[in-house]
Amino acid sequence: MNEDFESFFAPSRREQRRERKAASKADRSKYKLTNMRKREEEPTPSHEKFVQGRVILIRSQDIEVATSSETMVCTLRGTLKQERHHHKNLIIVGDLVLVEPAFQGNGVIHHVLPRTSVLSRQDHLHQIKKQLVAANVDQVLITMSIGEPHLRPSIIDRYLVAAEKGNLHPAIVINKIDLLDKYPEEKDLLTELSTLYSKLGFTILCVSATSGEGIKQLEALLKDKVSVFSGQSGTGKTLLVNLLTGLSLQTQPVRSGGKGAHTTTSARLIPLPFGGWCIDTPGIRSFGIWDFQAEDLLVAFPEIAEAGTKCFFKDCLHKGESGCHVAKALEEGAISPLRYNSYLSLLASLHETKKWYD
Ligand SMILES: Nc1nc2c(ncn2[C@@H]2O[C@H](COP(=O)(O)OP(=O)(O)OP(=O)(O)O)[C@@H](O)[C@H]2O)c(=O)[nH]1
Ligand SMILES: [Mg+2]
Ligand SMILES: [Zn+2]
Repeated sequence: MNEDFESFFAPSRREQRRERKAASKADRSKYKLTNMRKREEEPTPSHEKFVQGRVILIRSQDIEVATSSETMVCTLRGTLKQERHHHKNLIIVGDLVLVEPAFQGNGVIHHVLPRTSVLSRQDHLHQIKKQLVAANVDQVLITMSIGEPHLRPSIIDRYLVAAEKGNLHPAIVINKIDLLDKYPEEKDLLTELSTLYSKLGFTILCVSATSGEGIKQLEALLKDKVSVFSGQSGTGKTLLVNLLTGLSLQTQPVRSGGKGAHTTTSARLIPLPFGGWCIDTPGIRSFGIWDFQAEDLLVAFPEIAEAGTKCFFKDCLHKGESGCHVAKALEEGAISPLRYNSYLSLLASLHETKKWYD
């Protein structure tokens, strides 16, 4: 285990003290609700017993946690499990946790420490549940591909909103550019997207995991950061992770029709040999945005926000109101129809979500 890896998993003592204090506070407040007798029967485990670690893999039966000295196989403490109620998943890869060690590298997770960032989306099956993707990461690599599956620009904008909400930096990675000759119809779209997003100040990289094109730039983007690869199934997230880390995680050809095979089934945090960490995640079927407001949209659409400052109505939503400057900018070609349509679709899903709660 190299020094960087250890420093990542073992934060400063001061920080550990602060986190332990916060954890013990949370524990005390919990005991206020229970009676004193119960408290005597079940004393709070002393925090000296805990070690801090980071969740690196979640399987259906257990959770792998890396501490500064080992990888432990853990289970969740019973009371933690009961908190699953509103979230589909309570604990996610990247979480910092306090573990009570048991025998032979096993342990029990007692606390999940506060997260600095979290990528979440709306569960496609249970629309009122929030699905957490990864925690405590610096950036999300919105991974798309050429041809197999096809480029789907509207997904990018959904991720931009989710990144803003979750306090992470977004970067767009377009993989499989070696397939551009096979799918010439996607060339113009790719050029349009590259120009559009770079002009708006977002990072967009074109790479190929098979030819190696753009991989040096990708390494530079990932160096010394914690990054999560997320996107549709089959876009090549795992092949990119293998190329960057030297691992041989399972990949699978996309099915006819360009749909991915949903090969990766759990998120996994992996150290990068050149510094930093990356998380491979299962391909998404849809990316719904969780709990957002119209204002949240505007950070992902800076060009619409800027044109919107000149609208006649202060609360203009730019969907056909009179005196809308966004409509004018769209007509003049200053705003891309791709982006405008994606804005409208997000705005519509915002109202759908609202309706769901009313
Ligand atoms: N031509 C080409 N094929 C690629 C490239 N990257 C990945 N592939 C292939 O695309 C298929 C899917 O790759 P995976 O890495 O399994 O995709 P994934 O995004 O991890 O998919 P899930 O785990 O299902 O989410 C595999 O057959 C890869 O070999 C690339 O840059 N060019
Ligand atoms: Mg995969
Ligand atoms: Zn307007």
